[in-house]
Amino acid sequence: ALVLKSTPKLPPDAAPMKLTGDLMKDFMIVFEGLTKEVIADVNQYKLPPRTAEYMKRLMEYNVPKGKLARGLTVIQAYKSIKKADKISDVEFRRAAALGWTVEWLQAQFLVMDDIMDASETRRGQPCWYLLPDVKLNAINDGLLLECQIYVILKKYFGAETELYVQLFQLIQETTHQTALGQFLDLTTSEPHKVDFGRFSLDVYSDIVIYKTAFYSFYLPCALGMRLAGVNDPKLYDLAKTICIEIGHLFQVQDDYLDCYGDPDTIGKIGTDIRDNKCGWLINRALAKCSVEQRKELEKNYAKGVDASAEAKVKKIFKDLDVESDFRAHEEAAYKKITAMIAEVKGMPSDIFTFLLEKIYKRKK
Ligand code: DMA
Ligand code: MG
Ligand code: MG
Ligand code: MG
Repeated sequence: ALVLKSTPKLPPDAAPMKLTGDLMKDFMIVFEGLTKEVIADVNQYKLPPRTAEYMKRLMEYNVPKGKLARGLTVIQAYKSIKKADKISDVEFRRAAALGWTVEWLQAQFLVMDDIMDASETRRGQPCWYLLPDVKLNAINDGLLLECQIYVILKKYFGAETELYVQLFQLIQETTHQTALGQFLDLTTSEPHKVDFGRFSLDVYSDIVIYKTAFYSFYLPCALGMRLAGVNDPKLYDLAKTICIEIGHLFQVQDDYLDCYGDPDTIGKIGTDIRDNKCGWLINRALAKCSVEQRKELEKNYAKGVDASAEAKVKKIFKDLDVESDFRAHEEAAYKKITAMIAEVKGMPSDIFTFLLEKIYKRKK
């Protein structure tokens, strides 16, 4: 059998709530409940009241403001494995709580990523570390967000030892992979030391698979599968292979949008050129530019907030028409992944189709 049967339960002191049947609304209702539960956990320590107030603000500012794709994917994956359009309220609350742990993890990584990338805005608001009363306390706030993941996990799944250990290990391992990806990303782009000899599409693939694909695509799928009781390691390998391809495409799109996206739509101002990133566009440009253009890129890449240098790099991207290369890449990747999905055996494949369709030609 694909899945094991057991009767799912909520923790006895789970926050009371009334669900509406609307996926988005209900997912947010679960978030409200989880923030209350995290605060209740903090309150056991009898710290000054401003502690709980700050934690509430930290969570509300950083956790629920994105597209919530990763969190909702956990619910989708669970439903897909169960072959169920409708699930009980208890099942929904468990899947949603687990989904929110991925959003919490994402919040932690974004708070820290924005410091390291010297970003200005995120999800249409100033980056958390730029708030006057936050600054580099944001580093500890990132750690707090990470700890809150495990408060939620223990509360909802701590009583089911086998499942708890599996979920715990998945999140822990994925956090490690993501931090390693961030390490590669950061150390391939030392500030003001332009060395295109270090860039290549192979180096790029390592960076994006580790920093993005595991936590954004494989983790939510695998959590949904675990929650649904899937035990066959081959199916996790299969999901990983496909999720890595989807995650790779997703980060290529992120790099494209960093340069060509509308900041009002994507909610952030691009920083890849000024930050010396080994991104997809510069790698494409380096593969096809002339000697003169390469010199011009070397002179103007990674010049911090110098807008005219950034504009010169973008002009060369334009002259080389890397935009067309991006569109061709997106088409080819879409076709390749569609073919992989068609080969899926042993589990429903609609979760992968759902993910691919959600990101294909995305504008944000
Ligand atoms: C994103 O890389 C990776 C993580 C782990 C947050 P990025 O810096 O390209 O993301 P963004 O463009 O959202 O700042
Ligand atoms: Mg960034
Ligand atoms: Mg980054
Ligand atoms: Mg980016």
